[in-house]
Amino acid sequence: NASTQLAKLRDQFRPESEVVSAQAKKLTQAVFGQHLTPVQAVERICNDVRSKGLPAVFQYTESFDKVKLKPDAFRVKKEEMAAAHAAAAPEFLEVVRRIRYNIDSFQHGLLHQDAELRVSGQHEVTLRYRPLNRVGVYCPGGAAAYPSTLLMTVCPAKAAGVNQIIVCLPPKDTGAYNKDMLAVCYELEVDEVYRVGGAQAVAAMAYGVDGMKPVEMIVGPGSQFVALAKKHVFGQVAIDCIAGPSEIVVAADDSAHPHYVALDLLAQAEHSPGVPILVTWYEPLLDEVEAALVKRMAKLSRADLAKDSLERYGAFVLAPDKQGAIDCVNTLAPEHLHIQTRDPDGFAESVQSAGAIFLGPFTPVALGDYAAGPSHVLPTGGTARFSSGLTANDFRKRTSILRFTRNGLKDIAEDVIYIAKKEGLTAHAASVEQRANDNGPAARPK
Ligand code: HSO
Ligand code: ZN
Repeated sequence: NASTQLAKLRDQFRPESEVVSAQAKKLTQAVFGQHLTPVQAVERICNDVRSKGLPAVFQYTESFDKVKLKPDAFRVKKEEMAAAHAAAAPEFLEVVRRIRYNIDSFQHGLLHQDAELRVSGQHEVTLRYRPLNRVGVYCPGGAAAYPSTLLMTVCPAKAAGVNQIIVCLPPKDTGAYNKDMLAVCYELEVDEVYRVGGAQAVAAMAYGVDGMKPVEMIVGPGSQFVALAKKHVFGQVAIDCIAGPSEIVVAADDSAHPHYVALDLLAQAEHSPGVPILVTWYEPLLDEVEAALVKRMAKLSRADLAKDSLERYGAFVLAPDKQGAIDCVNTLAPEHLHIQTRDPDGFAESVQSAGAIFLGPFTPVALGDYAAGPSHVLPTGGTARFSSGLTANDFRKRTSILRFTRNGLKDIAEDVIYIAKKEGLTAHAASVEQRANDNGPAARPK
């Protein structure tokens, strides 16, 4: 049936799935000389980095990235970043600044404020938020080396007030040797940049190695190895999410422009890979969009990647009616949902799960990918059912601060003593009882 089929489609993009594992298998065979599942390979890498430190990082950098790093090239020098920044096209830096302004406004606006809650006259609870001290950002360096990902991760962390932000970029000309990436790191005042990628980068940030102190949280997208490594070190550090391929579901009716729809599908399909899905209850749209896809694809610089995504992971879903389309969207729980119908607000109202929702014909997902404000680090693979996109709040932790007056303690004492005794925890009970029975000064007896 349709809903099980859709759930299957959704789940194949989790990092543990067979679909994602195909290339990883070849790679692990080459590096380890034996068959290891991606999960086993990542465990081995993380454990090696933890026990052997920097030499293990260099060893895996050599086998995976084919780069023999000299120890003094591990951390990118400040002068190199400054030079990249000085050499960057001024209009590039201006675009970065304008985008940053939008991201910052959004992120500052959503920050949780400290709150004082008076539960009763005698008992207060304060919620206090403090930023993490040190955060690590991973940015991939292959076909997905994007300055926008630096913006969408570093800016929310800055808005939260994180003290130190470090960035790992693979040692490639798309990564830590890429002048644009270094220029953006400098512009955003990233504290430290390292030439390291893959699972070894995640492990190094989590456990720390010679020359790199450990972080408290790791964010940013990456390959299957990166995703699994983040899962592996979770608990040692916090993570944002386990990122899979970019997804778009376009929900459209007879009012949608077939070329708009096709271009929105292609935009996420040109990620390698992307998952482009069209859901409609207006049957003629399927052929119209199909024709538009063929026409528009021919002119794209990454036509081959887009075609591959469409063929392997794309889907056209014909729903019986609008409600059927809504059900389908809720099952998929897509990263991006673009609603191109007559009443996008009404449709959106019924959607329970989506990382980000784009309303109407003039709100293509690409605006969110680059400049609207919310981070483009969003839940994929159906995880929007239980999680949300990255925000500045994720880089903060909350402490509750409590205070009772003597009378407040007396008011609540009986209940606490009762339940503590029920649990057999008589010291808990006594710590309350003693105070409840004291009427003299609370200070130390003379
Ligand atoms: N759509 C991607 C983000 C991105 N798009 C970066 C362009 N550059 C994942 O949400
Ligand atoms: Zn995108």
